[in-house]
Amino acid sequence: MHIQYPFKLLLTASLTTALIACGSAGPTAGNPATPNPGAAGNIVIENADLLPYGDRLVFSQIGRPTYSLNDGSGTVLKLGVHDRITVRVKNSGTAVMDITGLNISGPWQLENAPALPVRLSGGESRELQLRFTASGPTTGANCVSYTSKEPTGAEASYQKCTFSGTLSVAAGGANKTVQLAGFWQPFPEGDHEPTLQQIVDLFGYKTILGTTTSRFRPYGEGDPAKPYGEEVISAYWQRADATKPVSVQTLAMFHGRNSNGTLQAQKLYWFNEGDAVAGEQQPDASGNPKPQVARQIMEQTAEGAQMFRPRQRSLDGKYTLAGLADVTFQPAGAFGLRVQDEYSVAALNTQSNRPGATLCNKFATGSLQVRFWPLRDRDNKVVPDTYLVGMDAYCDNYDYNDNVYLITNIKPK
Ligand SMILES: [Ca+2]
Ligand SMILES: [Ca+2]
Repeated sequence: MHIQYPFKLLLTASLTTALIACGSAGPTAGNPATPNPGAAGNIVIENADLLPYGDRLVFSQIGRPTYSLNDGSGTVLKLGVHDRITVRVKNSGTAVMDITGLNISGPWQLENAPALPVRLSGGESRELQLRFTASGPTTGANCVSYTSKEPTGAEASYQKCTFSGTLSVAAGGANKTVQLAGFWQPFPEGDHEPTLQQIVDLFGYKTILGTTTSRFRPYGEGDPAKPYGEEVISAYWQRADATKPVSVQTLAMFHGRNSNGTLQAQKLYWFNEGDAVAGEQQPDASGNPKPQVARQIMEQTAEGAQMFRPRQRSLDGKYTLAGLADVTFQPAGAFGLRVQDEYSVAALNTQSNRPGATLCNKFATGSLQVRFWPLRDRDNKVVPDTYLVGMDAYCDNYDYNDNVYLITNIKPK
């Protein structure tokens, strides 16, 4: 089966779903009774999540997602989960095609499942919503055991689990299989989160991270010059194709709360190489950030602090929901990234530059808190100019899953 990457399509601002051509399955002998004037192979599956593939969906669920959380102004925010994803089954042909089967394996179910058959005329489509129903270490789960002091304060044993399954769509005399992957954690944050390796595995990628543990290095220990696995260490990056923008898509966020217990929105900035100066994060004399230095291009929702494919809010001061936390930008030359309070430039990740990062003062040369690995797709092929980027906040636990992005059209400076 040929799978086309959605990246080029993602650059179309109006696109809400990536068209993923699932290739031609060819005619089959199945469903001879189906009134199937549409040629086999006319099924196209679109994934509203865009990533990782048109025919692979990645869900996440938390056993007890709610803490007593607010946004600092008294508004209670409920921690979100990513347990629902919409797919669109499209008849890409011109003749009528019937959807005759929608079969699921694994802990998923269709919401408001349609009565079959569903008849689609040429070009018509039907949206289906899948819900991840895993509720713990149940049959079919692939679980790991660990101990944590959260949330009770006393060390206890827990399990976190990954699940896999399929949605099989029979239509037009052919079958298309959609891969389903899900992560279930009992509580938010800490060791309950998926490791970066688990995130990569769930998305189906083959990138070699260099460690499968939840911690990339011991607590409070810095080694900013050491690459992990296939990591490419570069403080600054540039566009690989200067005629196209840089594309950022948020794969996952698994970060904690503010010290006062409030959920924390995550902000993404870029800055020109020449503008990177220590102390840049400090506000100007009026208390405002310095937008002329670091350009904020995205604010990922606070509610998405522990999920795959979080949403973003608008940057117009109204903070309305603005879809997937994906964005593009067009730097003229070499640029660095700032993810919330961490820079791609290790030397800027110092305590003096970030008063809250008490551990960062241990490292005279700063700490590498934003890491880049080249993307290997599920066929183990390196995707050109495309990187998985993991960020760890505050030189703390080095899990690099606090914000995870897929960034395309970049190369190291
Ligand atoms: Ca972290
Ligand atoms: Ca984390």
